[in-house]
Amino acid sequence: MKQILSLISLFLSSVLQGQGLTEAIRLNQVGYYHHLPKVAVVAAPAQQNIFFVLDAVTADTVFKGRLSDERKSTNSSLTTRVIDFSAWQKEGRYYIDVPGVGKSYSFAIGKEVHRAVADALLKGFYFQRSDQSLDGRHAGKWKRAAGHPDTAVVIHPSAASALRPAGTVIASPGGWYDAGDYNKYIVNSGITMYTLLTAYEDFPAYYKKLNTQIPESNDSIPDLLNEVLYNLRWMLTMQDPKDGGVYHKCTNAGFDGMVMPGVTKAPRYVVQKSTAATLDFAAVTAQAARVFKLYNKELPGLADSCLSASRLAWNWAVGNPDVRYDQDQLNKRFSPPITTGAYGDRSLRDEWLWAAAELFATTKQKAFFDTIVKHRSDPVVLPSWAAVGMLAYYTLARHQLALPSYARATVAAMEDSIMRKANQLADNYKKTAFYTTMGLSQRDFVWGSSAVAANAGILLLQAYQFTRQQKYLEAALSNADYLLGRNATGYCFVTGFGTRSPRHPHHRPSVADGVADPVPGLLAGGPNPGRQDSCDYPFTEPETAYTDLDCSYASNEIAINWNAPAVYLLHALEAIPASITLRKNNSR
Ligand code: 9MR
Ligand code: 9MR
Repeated sequence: MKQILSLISLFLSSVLQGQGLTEAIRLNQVGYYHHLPKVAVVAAPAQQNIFFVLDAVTADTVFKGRLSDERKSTNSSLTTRVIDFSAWQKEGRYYIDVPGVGKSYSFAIGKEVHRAVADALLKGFYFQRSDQSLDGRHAGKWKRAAGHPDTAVVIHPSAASALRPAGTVIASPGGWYDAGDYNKYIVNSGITMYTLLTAYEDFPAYYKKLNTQIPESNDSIPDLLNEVLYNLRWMLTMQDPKDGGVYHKCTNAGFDGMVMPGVTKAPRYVVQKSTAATLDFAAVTAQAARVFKLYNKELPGLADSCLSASRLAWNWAVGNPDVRYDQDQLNKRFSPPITTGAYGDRSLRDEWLWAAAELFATTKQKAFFDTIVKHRSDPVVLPSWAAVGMLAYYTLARHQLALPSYARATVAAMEDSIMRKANQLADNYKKTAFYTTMGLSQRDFVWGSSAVAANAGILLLQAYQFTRQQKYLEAALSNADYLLGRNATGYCFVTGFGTRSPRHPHHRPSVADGVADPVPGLLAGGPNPGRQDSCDYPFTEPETAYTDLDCSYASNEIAINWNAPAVYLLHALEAIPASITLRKNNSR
């Protein structure tokens, strides 16, 4: 009955809105929490200074307010006016009308407004599983056969060692496909796994209850951790057990065509061991050891294996401190040439810091602390696959009470760095054209800009968890609003959500599966004025350089390291009211 009613209301609202619908009103197309700020933006000249909020079912005006003064965007030629309807707190479905501009898409106000999209973003990882078939029960109309089995992967000449000469065959099954392509990269798995494991470390009670309808949902391990396990088991196969070094990636020599996974049978290789991959692996396995220790009964021995693997990797890195992955150089020396994603980081200081931090938080051994002190560097930048230093800050700050007392002062200073960065964002975003921290710097609009927004959200939520000050939560929410539609493109960047979301992501299964709708719960890369794909872009300024074409890997691909921070951000917004209650209860 409830469903029928909401269908009727959706139908009514589309009829009522049929007249004068505009894309110029940019808002969180999914919804707003009744008790938190509600802001939309109008990105077209308005004749009057007024706006109305209307009930989507009855078309009654429930609220009216004044538009802000005009704001000039610093990231495009757009000017905007802000629509603040925070004072309207009643749950329901609404739309906004700006006289002379038009009516917005309809949206929800209520509790748990981000629950479904957050769950779908996590489910997105299930859809990226490489060696499993996705059945109708869990994948719906996106069911598909298993992809690359990776049970016979060839040691590429760049990866040869005495005991595993070139041409040796190993098994490296499982793990998520990285993105729209079908390869598996350790460096990018690193930050992705950290982000999901950290979501669990920050909100365990929330994730213990969460069911995302994956094949493992009925076992006694939280779904989030089951998903992480699927990739962890693959990562463990990427370590050479003889010396501890970790292969940089498991890959085809060149990208597959736009076909379903497993259709092409091109040989798969593990290529060169690298210090970045090995340190990222050491970090993830040290963190996994900490988290899975709590599930020793269900997963006997796993935590210990992870910690041994981590130490072995660390020791390899100590003996090989600066082995870069440089694909051009590699291709001059070895064949076949490898032309898939490089993830070739040139600065490893941050990888050292992060791996040391995870190993220190897990083992409390002084030697790791010494590395932390040596590699700590300010100013810290938002995390990305190539810049993982901040992850060390988060981990040490989170676990500071459990660390040896000699670490306290250093960690307190690291927490201060997080707070400084959070303050820069929280103190300035309300002045921007789209009322979001995204775009405070024009450099936010890079390949995968959506992850910049989500990672800024995580940073702000770390600050919130230290201070419990609402301003950080609200600033984080501003970036959720950005991702879900309050931005210069007018898109909600998560497939399958909102009124206008990507229909043609650069995602091979979505292109090749014959299903009109793209695989849901995937976050598009977002505006990237670099436009390295040379596709047609309707707009080219930093915050508008986005195109919903499947050729556009530079703005419209999807990737695990972009989905993960969006999972964290949106689930955290859902979990935080719950965790506050929980802490109060616990302290009684
Ligand atoms: O599909 C590939 C995508 O995953 C990468 O991010 C991108 C950049 O490395 O490359 C894509 O593959 C394209 C290749 O680089 C050039 N030929 C067309 C391929 C598919 O669009
Ligand atoms: O996310 C990566 C981005 O930072 C780089 O600029 C870009 C070009 O090297 O590669 C991106 O990563 C792609 C990877 O190389 C291959 N799989 C798809 C990834 C997302 O586009």
